[in-house]
Amino acid sequence: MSRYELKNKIGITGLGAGVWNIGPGNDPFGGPTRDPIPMLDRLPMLAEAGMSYYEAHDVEITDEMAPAAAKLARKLGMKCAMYTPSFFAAPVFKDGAMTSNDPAVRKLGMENALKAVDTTVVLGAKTMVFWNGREGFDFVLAKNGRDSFKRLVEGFNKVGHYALKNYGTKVKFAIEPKPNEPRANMYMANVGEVLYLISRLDREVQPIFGVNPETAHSRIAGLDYIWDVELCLEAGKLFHIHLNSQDGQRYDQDLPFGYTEPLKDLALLVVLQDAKYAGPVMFDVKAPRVDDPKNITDIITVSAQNLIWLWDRALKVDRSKIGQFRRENRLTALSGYLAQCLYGS
Ligand code: 3MF
Ligand code: MG
Repeated sequence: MSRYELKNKIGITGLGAGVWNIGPGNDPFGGPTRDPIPMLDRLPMLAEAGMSYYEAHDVEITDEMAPAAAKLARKLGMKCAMYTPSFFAAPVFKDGAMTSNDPAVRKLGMENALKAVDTTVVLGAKTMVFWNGREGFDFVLAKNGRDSFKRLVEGFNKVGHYALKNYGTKVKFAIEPKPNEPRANMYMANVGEVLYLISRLDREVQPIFGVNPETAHSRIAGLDYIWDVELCLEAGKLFHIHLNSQDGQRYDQDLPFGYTEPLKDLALLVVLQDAKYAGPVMFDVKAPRVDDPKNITDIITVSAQNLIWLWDRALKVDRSKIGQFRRENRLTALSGYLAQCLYGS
């Protein structure tokens, strides 16, 4: 299959997805419904589904597997868009990594983070992501919040200085906020919090730290994803994007991009186009447990096709009309114009 490309986009035009997106279908209430596919076998499947990029956690593609993964990706004409340490799956990180109360766990988290920087370079990825995962609390006073914040600052400073010393500016970091799930309350819950954290890092490392906003994570918080993205753009910190969709404020669904709120997704793409966003546009979706093994990549192709359709429509949105509606204060009419761009012929 040919690869999906975003027309007239500056910088990265191909799309990508995580190897975890095509998992065995387990959820908190039931085990897998499909046999797990070996991680490296997922690369050709993503390529076949039209992806030019893959993404992975350190527990999926380990440091030992990295050279083989890099070789296979080259053969497939794929690249690694980002690599990320899993600070949430292993029992040892049950109460977080960087913000764990246990110094031995924090030390292990740091070792894993530095190792992941090296593996990011081996895989040829330019970005390492930190998802907040289990950095947070379920019970009040379980952690001292101010100490946790200090630990995050210290941890990211250490990782940043390590990367600068060993690799210059080859590796950048994107922190991915989420308000809750798996914890009741998560540190780095939203874009604003992440930007504040970055502003507290050492001056030298600040330029290599940015944000990876994810559609569903903003919507779970009841926040507007477009404004979250605009805020990152304003700060010069939109380093990466995780696209998907989310049906209201409930558990994290990782539904296909463009499914639940296509009009808002269209508007998002107008914003990205106007900002001349050059960075990666990646999916973080989850093959639902009801899908049969042979259709496991439907979640990827449906997301990609929706994105391409919406992207092409966004290119055709008449920006002067948006300006006119704003000047005339015809804001309902503006929403109607967007609907026409979406649904009209
Ligand atoms: C969870 C997520 C994560 C992160 C991933 C990489 C498992 O809601 O979005 O996916 O994206 O850890 O950053
Ligand atoms: Mg994500």
